[in-house]
Amino acid sequence: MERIVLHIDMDYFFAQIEERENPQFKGKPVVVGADPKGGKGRGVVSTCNYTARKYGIHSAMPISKAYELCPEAIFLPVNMQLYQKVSEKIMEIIKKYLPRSIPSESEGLLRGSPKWEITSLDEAYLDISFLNSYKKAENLAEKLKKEILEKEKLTCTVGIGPNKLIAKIAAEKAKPRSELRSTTGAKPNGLLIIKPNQVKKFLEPLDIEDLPGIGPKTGMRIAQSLSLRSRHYANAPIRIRDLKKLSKKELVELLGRVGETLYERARGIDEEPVTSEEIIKSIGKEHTFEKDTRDPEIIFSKFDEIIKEIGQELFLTNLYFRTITVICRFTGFETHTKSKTLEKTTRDSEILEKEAKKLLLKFLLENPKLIRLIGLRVKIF
Ligand code: TTP
Ligand code: MG
Ligand code: MG
Repeated sequence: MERIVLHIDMDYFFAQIEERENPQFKGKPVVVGADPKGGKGRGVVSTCNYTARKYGIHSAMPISKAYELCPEAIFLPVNMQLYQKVSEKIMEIIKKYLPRSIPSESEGLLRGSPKWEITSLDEAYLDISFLNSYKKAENLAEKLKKEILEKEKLTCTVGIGPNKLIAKIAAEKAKPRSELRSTTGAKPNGLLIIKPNQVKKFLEPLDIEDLPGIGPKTGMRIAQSLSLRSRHYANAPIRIRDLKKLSKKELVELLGRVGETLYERARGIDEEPVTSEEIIKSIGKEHTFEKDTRDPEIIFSKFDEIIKEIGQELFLTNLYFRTITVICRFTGFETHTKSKTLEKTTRDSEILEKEAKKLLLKFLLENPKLIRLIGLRVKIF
């Protein structure tokens, strides 16, 4: 059955909310994240508005680097409570665009069932196959964007395609900051629709790193493998059409199982369903130490605090968890995560404490480097 999938992602989300709350920031570079402390701050950038991106600032960059690039920017702390509230309001609006129940196919009216999936505070997928037409999908997207702008005074970008992969890349390319925005046929208001017969033409000229799953490392290995065949690839950026020159077998030999997925993605194939009737979110906290450290007392007392805070939030919100993830960033910004999925969901804070500490201990045993940041995240239900 042919699907129609919509992906929606808010533009420079945290920073756009800050602009909305403080109209005097308009037109100025705004960076949301850790305190730069005059260039000595140790956290990272959460996000920044597009004016700040022109200076080269981006998410996850050390805040000290951001300060170096643009000391005159407006630096703001992360006001997560506010962003979460706004996120909930936006998700409420999005949810309304799915019919509550759809007659089954045998009843002959519509196909598919209403499905949507929230994938972060500022993005979601909607399976809108029930509309049965890309024209109707476009109308829905226009209405949705308009309602969010009117009610929340925030802009977003929407991508529509035959699966999640294409919808996501389409949204990425339709972003106001995207260089390709005008060449892909995206509408100036941030909407790009890729119909099944346009997928090939859309994907082939894109950079391989536009495919989810290809970061700089994988990209490099693919580039090396191609340059062994022809000098043509030596210095040129590698496009998805180049990636298609590698057979499935070659990709698997090069990259393992990911190779198989990439072979399909390069061809626009993605069977991942839009899932989750239940909305899976996560609660997470992290802490950057003032100085990189290996002192177990400092590390574990901070970690205890984090565990307690998350335990309390679970208790207050009546939520259950099943997957626990510990994040550890070492000197030099090398970041690793370790996760544990429990047999069943629980809200037992003792289990949280025991499992989280086990994971952190593993980090300490495996890696002798100084620790810069620790964090803990639980997936909640
Ligand atoms: P994104 O949607 O990735 O980015 P964005 O909304 O800021 O900008 P864009 O227009 O490119 O979509 O992330 C959503 C929010 O999540 C972002 O506003 C801040 C937060 N975030 C972090 O805190 N750290 C990160 O590394 C990233 C990528 C996002
Ligand atoms: Mg966004
Ligand atoms: Mg996002």
